Amino acid sequence: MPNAVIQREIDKADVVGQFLGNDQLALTSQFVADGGKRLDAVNLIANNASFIVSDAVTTMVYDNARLLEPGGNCYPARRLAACLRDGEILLRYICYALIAGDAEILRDRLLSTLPATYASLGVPSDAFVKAMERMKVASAAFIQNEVPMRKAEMRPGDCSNLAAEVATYFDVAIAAFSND
Ligand code: PEB
Repeated sequence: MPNAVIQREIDKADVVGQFLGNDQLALTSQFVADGGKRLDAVNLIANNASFIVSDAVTTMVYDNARLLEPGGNCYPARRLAACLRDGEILLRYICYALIAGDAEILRDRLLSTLPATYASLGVPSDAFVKAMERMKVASAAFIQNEVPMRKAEMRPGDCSNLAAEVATYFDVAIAAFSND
């Protein structure tokens, strides 16, 4: 199966029965040229996943301490553990989207069902959205290697495009929880 970005360009050409034109090749070539940076970006997030998730869940309960009290969705420890696990699953699908350059895998494997699962469990979507907002900022900062204390040894370079791209995947996830 071709990479999602390449597949998209193939589909555009195929629908009009044309060879890949300059526009399509330019987009593909940009994706290939940025490939090393993309791998580094995914690696930075994966290496710091537990930091990103625990920081987001900590911020979420700091904003809404009732989550930790009886009746809250981070009480008892079993629910807090489920919450940390869910945060990690989300970040994992965000990484899949980032390596592919496409949000489809995130939509298909997670967002198509998770809002309904949360609704039936009584897990508050607004709290999850807060945690996602925090992960979004943190992930963009990690991609730009801008997190003090957690700087990776790597060549400096401009990864602002990839930081902006990862933010769009979080926005897709946040939107999936915002219209119910
Ligand atoms: C989705 N999450 C939970 C459950 C499932 C998922 C299926 C029920 C079963 C269980 O407890 O494990 N599972 C999860 C997922 C996949 C999967 C994404 C994808 C493949 O297989 N509580 C909060 C926050 C939020 C949270 C808002 C950010 O306060 C999550 C974390 N998820 C949460 C909680 C539960 C849960 C389960 C608290 C337990 C709910 C309960 O048992 O009452």
